[in-house]
Amino acid sequence: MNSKKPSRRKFLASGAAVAGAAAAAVRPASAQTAAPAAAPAPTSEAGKKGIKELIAYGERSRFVTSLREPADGRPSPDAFGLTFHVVTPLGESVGSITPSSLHYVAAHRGFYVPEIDPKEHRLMIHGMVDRPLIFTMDELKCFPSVTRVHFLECIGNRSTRTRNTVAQTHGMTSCSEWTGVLLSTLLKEAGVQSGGSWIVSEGGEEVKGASSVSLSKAMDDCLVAWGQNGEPVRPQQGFPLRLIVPGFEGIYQTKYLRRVKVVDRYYMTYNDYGHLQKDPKVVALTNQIGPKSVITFPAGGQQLKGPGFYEISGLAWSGGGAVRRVEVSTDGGRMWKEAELRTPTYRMAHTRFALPWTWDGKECEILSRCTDELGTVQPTRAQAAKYWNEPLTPQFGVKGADNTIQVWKIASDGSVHNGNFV
Ligand SMILES: Nc1nc2c(c(=O)[nH]1)N[C@H]1C(S)=C(S)[C@@H](COP(=O)(O)O)O[C@H]1N2
Ligand SMILES: [Mo]
Repeated sequence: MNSKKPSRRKFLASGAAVAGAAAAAVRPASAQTAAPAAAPAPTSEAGKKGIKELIAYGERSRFVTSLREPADGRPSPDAFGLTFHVVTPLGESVGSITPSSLHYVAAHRGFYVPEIDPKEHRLMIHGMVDRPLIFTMDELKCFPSVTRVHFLECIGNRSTRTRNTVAQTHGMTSCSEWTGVLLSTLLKEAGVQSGGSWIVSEGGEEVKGASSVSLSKAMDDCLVAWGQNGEPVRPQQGFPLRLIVPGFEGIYQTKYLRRVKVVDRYYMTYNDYGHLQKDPKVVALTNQIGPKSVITFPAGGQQLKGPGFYEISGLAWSGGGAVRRVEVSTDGGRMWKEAELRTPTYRMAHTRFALPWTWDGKECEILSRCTDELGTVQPTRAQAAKYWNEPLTPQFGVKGADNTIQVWKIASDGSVHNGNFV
């Protein structure tokens, strides 16, 4: 693990200051006439479900209401009645693991989940191998397994002028603990022949999700996963088996995985069209996600109650490895403060950061900047425009993966807005 530990003394000092600030904002208990009475436990909802059902599989409190929603960008459902992208409600997220039930969903052929009986499911490894192999789920689970925390992110995840909430600007990324067997273990079992340099992975739908990944990545850290956050991979995430290609664009991470073919060239599959654009720079950019971060509170669409103490909180991640540090600015990017990393900094995983802050009630711009273990720093929109040699207008859109810094503008009435396009 690569977490950078702030010095204990520094931490204690800032902790004490924070405790003071927070205490000032909280009404002391002695000021109340009596301790609040414990609310009577309502039984109605729970009562409707049989006790057996409630015992068998837990549900969240009926007071917790965060929900996924269709991504903005194309009508959803569209003219064919299909919903393509569904976003995670990042504005209400805590910690770094996305509940499986709130994981974003991207489906090429609409919000469609093939129903696959794991007993019938097979994974075939073939192509340029010495021993083509077909595995049942039980056979796969006989191999030594690994469990790793990794994010997924869709290439479409970006802030646009029409998007105002952090769910809409950044909700096409989620983070889970995945369990499975390393793809390298299976490829070694099959014996890759010399000349094999790419793999093509295929999913089990009518229109096969398929993606080309270089053999070096396949042999490095790719995971054939059957477990997600302590239970089988969810149907919308690819039950019973999916490929995890850590740090790469979501589209490489084939759900309903049924076939891995070792080949000697980049294949032009249904999924790969987007990677082969005229500009070679785009091709180079669109597999590994750059260092990225976003403040999830206070974020677009949220409302501050008034001047006073707040904890700025957000998520940072990078396809290049672990998050090394996150800086936060509350004055539009002039001054930066180092945020605390609040969760383990796993490689290619979401990391929660936070910074205590007292808002003076004036209009301001807050933003975060991630640096990963390679030392790569998250760019501004201005830097991205310069890179693409385009003028920085509100219309400017980053080509390929957009990992630019998100600016949230806080108005004097405490409302928070997308500050990227002003
Ligand atoms: N079989 C299959 N695999 C797929 C897809 C799909 O539609 N079918 N969508 C891809 C895309 S575009 C992304 S961004 C990720 C999304 O994974 P998720 O739906 O589990 O979030 O899966 C990828 N793998
Ligand atoms: Mo995607």
